Amino acid sequence: MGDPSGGEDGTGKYPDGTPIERLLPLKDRPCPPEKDLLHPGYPNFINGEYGERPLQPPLGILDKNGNNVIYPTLLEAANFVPNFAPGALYSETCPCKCRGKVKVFELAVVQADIVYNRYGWHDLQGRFFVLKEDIERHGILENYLEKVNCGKIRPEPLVIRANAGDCVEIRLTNLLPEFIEESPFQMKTLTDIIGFHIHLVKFDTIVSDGAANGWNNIAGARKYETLIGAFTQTRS
Ligand SMILES: [Cu+2]
Repeated sequence: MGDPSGGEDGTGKYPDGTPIERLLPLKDRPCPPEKDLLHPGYPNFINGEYGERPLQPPLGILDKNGNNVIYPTLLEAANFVPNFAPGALYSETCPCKCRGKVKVFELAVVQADIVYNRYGWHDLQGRFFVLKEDIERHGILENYLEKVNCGKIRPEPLVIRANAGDCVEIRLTNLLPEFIEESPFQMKTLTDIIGFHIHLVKFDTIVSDGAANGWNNIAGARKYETLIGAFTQTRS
């Protein structure tokens, strides 16, 4: 049965039954392998149910003790690239084959009362990215948040910089409350999974996109989990 919203429902057909044509690589690129049971083509190797929330990426989520949370199915693993790594399972994003030299950034998302200007405009439930080492400099998370709340620390927008050709791994830990509470500006809202979406770098869109587009995994961390994303700053 077709998807009434008109999206790809995994049947390979448009809602009116017309088969969706194969996507072919450009002429100077190698063709993908022929379809077989273990290589049914995207999205059919992705673990998920049509109409359900997408699953988080295999090998890309760590629990608070640093253990992998999601193991790949046989079908997923059969479609990994030879040099797969967490955050880069289906396309090889790090061309230098020097995994040991990957730059790792450890980030967290936290919530505190953040002030936006000198008039004191502020958001009691301000959410922002911070380097984990900046939190650790103040001991435990509560100490850090307390210093933000009382104005001793003024958080700034976080920017990741990398040189052309660098391979970057970002480990993002969700240290947020699971809800944004009701306020004069919004309803109480479940915010139980967080990620980040980036542009202008090379990455595996299925597992490191930060969003849940179509059949892709939802590249996000639940409370206390860490999401691993892999990116390459391309040479322009
Ligand atoms: Cu985008």
